Amino acid sequence: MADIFENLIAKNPGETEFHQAAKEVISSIQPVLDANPKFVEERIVERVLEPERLISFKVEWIDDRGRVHINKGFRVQMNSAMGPYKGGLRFHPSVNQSILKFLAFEQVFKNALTTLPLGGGKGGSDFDPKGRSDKEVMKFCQAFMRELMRHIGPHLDVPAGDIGVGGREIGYLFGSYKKIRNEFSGVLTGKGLNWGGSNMRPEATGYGLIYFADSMLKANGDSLEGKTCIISGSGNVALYAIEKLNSLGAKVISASDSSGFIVDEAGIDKGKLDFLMDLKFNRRGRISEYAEKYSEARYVAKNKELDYNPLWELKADCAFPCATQNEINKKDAEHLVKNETKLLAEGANMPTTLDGIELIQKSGALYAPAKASNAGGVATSGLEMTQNRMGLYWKREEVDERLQEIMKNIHDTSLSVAEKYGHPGDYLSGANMAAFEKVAQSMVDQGVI
Ligand code: NDP
Ligand code: 2IT
Repeated sequence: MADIFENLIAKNPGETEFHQAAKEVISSIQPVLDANPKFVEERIVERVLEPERLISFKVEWIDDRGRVHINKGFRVQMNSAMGPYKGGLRFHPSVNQSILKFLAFEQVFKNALTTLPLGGGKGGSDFDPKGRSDKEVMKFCQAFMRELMRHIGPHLDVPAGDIGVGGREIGYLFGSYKKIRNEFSGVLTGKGLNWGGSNMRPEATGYGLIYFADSMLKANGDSLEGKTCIISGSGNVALYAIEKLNSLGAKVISASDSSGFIVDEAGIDKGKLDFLMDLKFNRRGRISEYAEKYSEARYVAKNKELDYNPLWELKADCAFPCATQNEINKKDAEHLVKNETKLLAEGANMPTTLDGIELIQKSGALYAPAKASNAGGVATSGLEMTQNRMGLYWKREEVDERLQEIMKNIHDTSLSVAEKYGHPGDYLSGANMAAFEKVAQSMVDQGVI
């Protein structure tokens, strides 16, 4: 295994996020390889680390003042052993090939856990939607889709949202695809409810995360009721996670954006959450406004000099990172352990560094890896694809029921596979082994192609 990892670094120099995601999976799947010599013979690990197709393109567009802009566009089609490529699009200035490869790699295994027929991919652009008018965002989305449309399709690759891509962007991307292709099809998920979207897709990642955390606590004779929780982020995943935590009787005392975080020891109740949803989804404002409106809350601006995030120093029972990758490092993990945090469940993709995960797991706290705990979003995207193929809409309750069933299944499978291979209670190893087993067997079944 060490030689596979060394080779990966040599062949993909500087792609640190991709190396990190690969290392996490490679370090947990040895028991599956020992039990399945065919996976080694057929070099499945090496093959799964190489994207099937990596598309990189230029996006040119003109802003409201008539200036020309050039952005990078990408789609990483990582693995199609289990179904058409499926995964989100991220619009953020930090987007590069390494970040999209790590996300696409994670997506392959996450999608395998959902029990739906989905392959894995990810895409996006270094375009920054912050401060752009609706018209500028529309023009960018149209320019992006003018190229992406050549590479996607309802049976080939079905993108969705991620950071910086929500309902507004999916609408513009869909409209553009429909116009160019002259075809109304389920080529994207996260669509509006009037035009092929699924009930519950906006809520699904945040709700799914909390369903997963609830199952973990219940498996240990505990529950979310009365728990104090800290959350990072204030986007799609974070805000619906807060909504579900509130409904299960927990109290959430923090939220953040890229400028800083707010602390509200009284808890972000329904009225305050409505304010946050309007602030973030409609007005696209900054989280500092929360502390201006509610005097019991305080705002802590981001301090770039610090090598840790004071948000994770807040005392709480449960922590839910829901912003971005590597937002909990070793020092942050030390703070969580010192405060005897009982549970860390990841809403964001790869939010915890490898040494951070090690510390949390050693402390005896429950740890839910992103590819298991945030799979509710893509699972509901899979349900949206099913509804599109059937040409009908399921009721909210029906989708929610399926989502709960899927999250419970991922929880139980992660636990039972961990147990089977001698790592009881280790959700990280269990999820990685369960997912890898499925992808690897599908690749063996389909031959070397
Ligand atoms: P949104 O764009 O809706 O929200 C992202 C949030 O994270 C915002 O509050 C944003 O602050 C903050 N954020 C983004 N980048 C940084 C950064 N570099 N440092 C600090 N804060 C940052 O995205 P989502 O809620 O959809 O995504 C959040 C995470 O969840 C991502 O890791 C994504 O990959 C993952 N995820 C999303 C799914 C989905 O269905 N949407 C499904 C599964 C995982 P600001 O507004 O200031 O940028
Ligand atoms: O990381 C993720 O799982 C997502 N951004 C959702 C992908 C999807 O296809 O719904």
